[in-house]
Amino acid sequence: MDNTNNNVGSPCAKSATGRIVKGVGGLYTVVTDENPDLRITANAKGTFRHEKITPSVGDRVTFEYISEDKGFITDIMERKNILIRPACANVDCLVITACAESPKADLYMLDKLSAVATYNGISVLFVFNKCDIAPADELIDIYSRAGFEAIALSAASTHSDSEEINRIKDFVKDRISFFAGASGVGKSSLMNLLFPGLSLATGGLSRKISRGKHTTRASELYRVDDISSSTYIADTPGFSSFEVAQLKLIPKEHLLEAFPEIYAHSDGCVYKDCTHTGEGSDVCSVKKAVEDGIIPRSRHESFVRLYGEISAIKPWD
Ligand SMILES: Nc1nc2c(ncn2[C@@H]2O[C@H](COP(=O)(O)OP(=O)(O)OP(=O)(O)O)[C@@H](O)[C@H]2O)c(=O)[nH]1
Ligand SMILES: [Mg+2]
Ligand SMILES: [Zn+2]
Repeated sequence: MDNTNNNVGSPCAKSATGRIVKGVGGLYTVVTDENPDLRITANAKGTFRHEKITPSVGDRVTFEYISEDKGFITDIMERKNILIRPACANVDCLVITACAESPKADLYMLDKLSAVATYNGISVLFVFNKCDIAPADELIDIYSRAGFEAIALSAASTHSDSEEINRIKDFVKDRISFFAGASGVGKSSLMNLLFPGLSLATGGLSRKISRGKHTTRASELYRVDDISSSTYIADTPGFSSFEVAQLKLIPKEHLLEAFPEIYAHSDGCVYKDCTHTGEGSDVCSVKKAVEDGIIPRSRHESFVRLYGEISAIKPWD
């Protein structure tokens, strides 16, 4: 008989608070508030599943001790935001990592990810890695024109005190940042360069398909005292596809807000109900800005595609 949880809810069980820094197969690692060096492993209360709530890395939680280093999560505190993929909660900043080549950046994926982040009030930093293999000038041009901070470097050859690395450190300082991007782009390599104490495992690319090998298997949040005691960064497993469920986070009527540079050009259209998707440049000021080279063409293409995808989602999906 499993009697490990017998004292849950009993008056003598000690209750405490902390933050989930890792979660694998329903077992969570929680850093306690009273002692940031104390990590306990905890299961989640069964009722979360009934309520369809999944604890996530980044969550602030209340738990009860079962033993000195084991506990039971009883409550998840109100979240500032939650993303499904990568699964993370209370995110201040998403560091979207990609490469011009090996693997080649999927712009639609980058635009989807940044749209979901922007809509959820998360700051976005684009880092284009592996510039030793192929220059990222075009990517830098697109994303800085779109209004994002964008940095190009090569984790393989830059040093840990370079201007690029210091710019990333400034961006993540005092915030909770998640590194996200396709498998093999170099998220773990970059984090090792930023904070050598981390020593994260890195892997190669599968030669046959030129994709990453999914070296990082679970998201993990690290406190990096090197910058400040309130700086947290998380490594996440690279993705090779992006779940549609994520899109439900942006209602169609709010998609425009998720693309700030398109939004900025949307008030000069002739028709009030202009969707800025199929209208011509004679009546749509967004389309005009695309043709004038102000809004990057690929960004508008992603907007149109995303608008179509969101429109196709049925409310009961
Ligand atoms: N040429 C080159 N290779 C790099 C660079 N940065 C990382 N790599 C290599 O790319 C491979 C993948 O790097 P990782 O850091 O494991 O990539 P990741 O994004 O963490 O991948 P997942 O954990 O699978 O999501 C490794 O072999 C790294 O050594 C770079 O700037 N240039
Ligand atoms: Mg990794
Ligand atoms: Zn328009």
